[in-house]
Amino acid sequence: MPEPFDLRGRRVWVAGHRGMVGSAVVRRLASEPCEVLTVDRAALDLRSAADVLAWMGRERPDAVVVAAAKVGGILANATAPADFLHDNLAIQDAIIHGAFRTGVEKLVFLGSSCIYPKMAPQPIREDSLLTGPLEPTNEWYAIAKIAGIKLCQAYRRQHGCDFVSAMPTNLYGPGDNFDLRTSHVLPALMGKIHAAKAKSGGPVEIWGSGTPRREFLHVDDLADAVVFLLRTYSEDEHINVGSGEDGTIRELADLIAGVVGYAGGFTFDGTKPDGTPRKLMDVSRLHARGWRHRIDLRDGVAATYRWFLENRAA
Ligand code: GFB
Repeated sequence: MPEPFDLRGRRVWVAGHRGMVGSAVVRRLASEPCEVLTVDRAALDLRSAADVLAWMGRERPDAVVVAAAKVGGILANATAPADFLHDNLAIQDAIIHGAFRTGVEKLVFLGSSCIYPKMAPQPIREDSLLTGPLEPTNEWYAIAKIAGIKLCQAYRRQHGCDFVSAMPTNLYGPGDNFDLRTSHVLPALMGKIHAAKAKSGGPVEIWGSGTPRREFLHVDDLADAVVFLLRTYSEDEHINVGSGEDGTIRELADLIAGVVGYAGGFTFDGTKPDGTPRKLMDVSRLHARGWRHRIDLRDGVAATYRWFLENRAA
């Protein structure tokens, strides 16, 4: 298959390079023969369409990875709906429209597995999009991400832009958010289990029932998939990116406890939401194109715990 997009000598803007995903994409692009562009939040507010257009007009990226987004765990999503809807719509609209106006040749927009209906058949295929009601805790974020997919499709159809969308499953890894109020489950449990072990305490509280099933992908695998798609994917339909394997939140807690060396047990807080009961991606389209994840969950959690100990642990 010929490579539709050659990275040699190209200027690739990674929007959101300070985040967990963007920083992983920057690390991954370091081994490619391209030039990586980044801009700090203080220098450019990505929600400002005029400022983004002016910056892109000056810097002239050939390709863009849209890794900039307001993200958070189940509680942050449920309690700040305006931020999750407005900020994400504004950021992606500014960047995608700016890419069209400045003649960007290739753009990869990153969404999330929460775009799919709450009760989508599992594993979730790409064509489940817009076939049923969303999970209420994150519908604001999901609506923004669905609009991002549609914006890429609209520019492709109306103007022939090579803009594609990738939907990663739940991600984790170095640079994750360990703030318990806003984090996702994996860093939250890692932080709580670490703190309990350090105090020889416990039990650790797990939100909800522990029975929801989630799929996790290490962010370095996601970054590798993004570069793969940047080079080779050029379709109207978005594509799922995941490991194709899931487990319960309780199983995740046990795995993290094993990595941390914690034996103090768990309790379950039924006042906190479970969210969607299961969110396993069907990754057969990505596999058929020749990409598979490499980092096993246990190895990825162990590596992330080492990163946490070196960078975040109190
Ligand atoms: O990772 P998480 O916050 O997001 O929660 P979602 C996953 C599951 O873990 C839920 C449970 O059932 C939580 O109730 N959980 C247990 C915990 N203990 C904890 C804890 O201490 N902290 C957190 N955060 N969860 C998000 C969406 O959904 O997934 C976003 O809200 C985004 O929009 C993201 O799509 C990938 O998987 O439920």
